[in-house]
Amino acid sequence: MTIELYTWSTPNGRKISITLEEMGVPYTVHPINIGKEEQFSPEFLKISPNNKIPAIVDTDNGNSVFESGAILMYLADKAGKYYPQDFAKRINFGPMLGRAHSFLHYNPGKAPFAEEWFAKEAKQLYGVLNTQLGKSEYVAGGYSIADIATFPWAARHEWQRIDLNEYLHVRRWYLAIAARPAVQKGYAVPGGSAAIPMPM
Ligand SMILES: N[C@@H](CCC(=O)N[C@@H](CS)C(=O)NCC(=O)O)C(=O)O
Repeated sequence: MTIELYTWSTPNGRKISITLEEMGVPYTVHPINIGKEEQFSPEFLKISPNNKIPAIVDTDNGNSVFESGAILMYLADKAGKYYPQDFAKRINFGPMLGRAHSFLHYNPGKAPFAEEWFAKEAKQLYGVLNTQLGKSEYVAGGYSIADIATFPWAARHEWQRIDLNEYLHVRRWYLAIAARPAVQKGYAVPGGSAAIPMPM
C-alpha cells in the first residue's frame, strides 16, 4: 500500500504520520498549511469535504478517507496491526483538549469561564487516562492506534496546563511512546524537525 497524506503539524495530523511510520507504509506528504487557509482549496475539498486535515488517499484503490479516527481504523484494518479488538477500548482523547488549546493557549484572557472549564476537562481526561494506564501498559492492552491517537494530544500537555508529574502512569507511558523511533519520525511530519516536548 502507498498513501498520499494531507496533513499539518497538529495532534490530529501527527496521529497519521506516526501510524504510517510505525507500520512502515510508504507515504507521500502533502502539507496543507491551515494557517494560510490551504484547507479551503477546491482540490483539497475533493479529498476532505469538511476542509480539515488529516486526510489520505490510498493509491491501491483510490479510496480517500478523512477524520483522523476513521483513517486510523482504515490503516490498522488494512495492515492488520495495532487494532485493539475490544471496541470499548477505542477511545478519543482529542476534542476537549482541542477546545482547551483554543482558549488556554491561543486566546488566553478572552474567555475566563471557558478557560476554567476546559482546564478542568483536561484534568479530568488525564485522570481517566492515568487510571487506565495504572492497570495496563498501553491504553488498550498492547501498543495500538489508541496510543497513537492519544499521544500527540498528550504532547501538548503544557498548552493544556497539565503537569505530567501529577499523573505518573501517564508520564511513564508518555516517555515510553516518545522513545519510539517511528513516533519521533512521524511527529516531525510535515515540518521535518519538530521535537517531542519532554516533561520536567
Ligand atoms: N475530527 C477531526 C478534526 C480535524 C481537525 O480539527 N483538523 C484541524 C487541524 S487539527 C483543521 O484542519 N482545521 C482547519 C479548519 O477547521 O479550517 C479529526 O479527528 O480528523
